[in-house]
Amino acid sequence: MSIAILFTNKEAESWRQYIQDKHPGTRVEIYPDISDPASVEYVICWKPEAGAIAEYPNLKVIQSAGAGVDHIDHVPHGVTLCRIVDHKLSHDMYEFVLMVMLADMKNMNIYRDEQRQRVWQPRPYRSIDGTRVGILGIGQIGSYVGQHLAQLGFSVSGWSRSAKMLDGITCYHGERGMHEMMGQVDYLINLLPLTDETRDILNKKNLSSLPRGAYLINVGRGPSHVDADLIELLDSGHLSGVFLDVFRQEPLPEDHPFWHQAGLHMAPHVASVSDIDAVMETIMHNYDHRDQQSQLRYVIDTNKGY
Ligand code: NDP
Ligand code: OXD
Repeated sequence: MSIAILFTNKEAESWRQYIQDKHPGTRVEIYPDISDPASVEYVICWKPEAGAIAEYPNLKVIQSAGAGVDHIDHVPHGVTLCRIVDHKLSHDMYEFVLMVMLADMKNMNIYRDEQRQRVWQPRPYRSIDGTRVGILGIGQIGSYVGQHLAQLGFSVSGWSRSAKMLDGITCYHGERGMHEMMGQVDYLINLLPLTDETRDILNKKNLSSLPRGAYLINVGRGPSHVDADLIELLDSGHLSGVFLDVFRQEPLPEDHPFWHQAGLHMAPHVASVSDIDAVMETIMHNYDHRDQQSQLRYVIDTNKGY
């Protein structure tokens, strides 16, 4: 039996070595150098090349190396798709969005620019107490982020597909619930998975429900925001700022208008990255149970798409 690692834009050799050390008797190889595709029963993927997954006729489990599975475009019939759920992944996301919000609340993005121009211009700032945060997607990561922000003193609300009750978070669901929540937040954080329903959800019509001057943070997936609408809402002042960690096309093309857009800050999809040490137990568990569907962890419901 063997394991294949199918990574694009992600370093694979350290994962290969780590798994090989844990399973000396199993062949662990990196795509495209797979010596015997018929022996592969388990693949670990991050943005696999189109069609690559179809090369393994005896595949049993596709393991996403991250929380999202939208980067996997093909799940052969009878194969189970699993993802990562991990405390460190949630905690790192919490640290990241907190950093983004505090930088805006305390005007650090402006002061950084003004320092270069030798401008001394004190400005009013926001405090955590009284700042309202809305989170689209209060699953494993969104609920963790929301509850930790609430513990700091932020006023937190969250939106999901199904109705929920979570300590510290005022919960909304359904289309009307989304607009109701958006109408009363200063910071909107997107932590939705990418599905047919969440594609383009951060569009002009929906974001117009936010109060004027709200700030948008997208750390979910790029195709959830409509590029031209974000530019228009920033230019009109409806959004006071936008932070993007994810993009419709990654890496962001060099000629994309976002690079020079006033009020927009960005990072190269690094808000929270699966840590090998933290996720290896789940990966090896799922490899060891590839023949026992009911024992697999964090299985994707292919009807829901997440
Ligand atoms: P979960 O599946 O645990 O949570 C998803 C949440 O989104 C759930 O609350 C779900 O509702 C809600 N949701 C899904 N579809 C809809 C919909 N149509 N309408 C309303 N709510 C919806 O995912 P995770 O929290 O583990 O991860 C979320 C996403 O974060 C990942 O899919 C990935 O895209 C992104 N991510 C980004 C990272 C980065 O570095 N930028 C790192 C890690 C993750 P319900 O609870 O009712 O099912
Ligand atoms: C993930 C990510 O889905 O890093 O885990 O985007």
